[in-house]
Amino acid sequence: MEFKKAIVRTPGRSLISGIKGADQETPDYKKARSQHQSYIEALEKCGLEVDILDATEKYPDSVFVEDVALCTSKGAIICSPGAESRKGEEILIVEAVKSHFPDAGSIIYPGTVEAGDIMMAGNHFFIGLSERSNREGAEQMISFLNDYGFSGSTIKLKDILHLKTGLSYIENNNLLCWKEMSDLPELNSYNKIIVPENELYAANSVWINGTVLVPAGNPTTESLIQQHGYRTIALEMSEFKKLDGGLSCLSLRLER
Ligand code: CIR
Repeated sequence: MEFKKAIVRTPGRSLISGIKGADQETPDYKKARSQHQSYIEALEKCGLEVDILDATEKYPDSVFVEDVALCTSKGAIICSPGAESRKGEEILIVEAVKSHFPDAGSIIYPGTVEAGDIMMAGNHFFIGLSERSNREGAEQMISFLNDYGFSGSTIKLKDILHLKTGLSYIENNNLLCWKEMSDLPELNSYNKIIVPENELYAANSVWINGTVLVPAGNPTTESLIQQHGYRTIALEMSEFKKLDGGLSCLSLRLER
């Protein structure tokens, strides 16, 4: 597999009103812009051509483009966000996605799916059933995936925002994950790289063409990933972390 392009969206000033836990600090907009810029540069270093969409103030969480569409090698699907304040955000991504995938399908409400809940592992897609993604949405998604020749299955989640908050498939059968997710029977066949308790945020890392983007400040995880033969790039993510957003959420990665 090789990613060729990525779609990102510049954070808007309304980012500071994004969804966050009650005890989380408000992100600093200027810092978020600079961290986002470094993220774009890292994607470019991995050989991707990056399509940068304009900021939109109406949807504070719209920088997290991963949640509103799923792009596969065969086709794309526009998602249906489960979070109240994100409903409608998917409409903003349609044009960019359809320029690469003219026949992209759409998840229809009351089905909801945010693609932060979808982990691609080769030709199989795991879909987390969370507060954001429901069974109806997952079934619609699996039906699209089947049409593209892929398989899909669900994993029931609790106490976690999205599936990929606690898991990342980094290719070569390697799964980076939280300890408590490593026992899921659905994930039996993978080689687990367990992130330490004090580095849980690093479970959301992103494989791009042999390099893994890792959130800065997670040295044990970064070194475990390197020991498995990957090059790593560490990126400051403090401002997006305040909104529970990880590295994968900031881009849609395309194989065409
Ligand atoms: C939200 O709660 O929807 C945003 N503040 C964070 C979304 C993060 N996206 C992701 O994990 N895929």
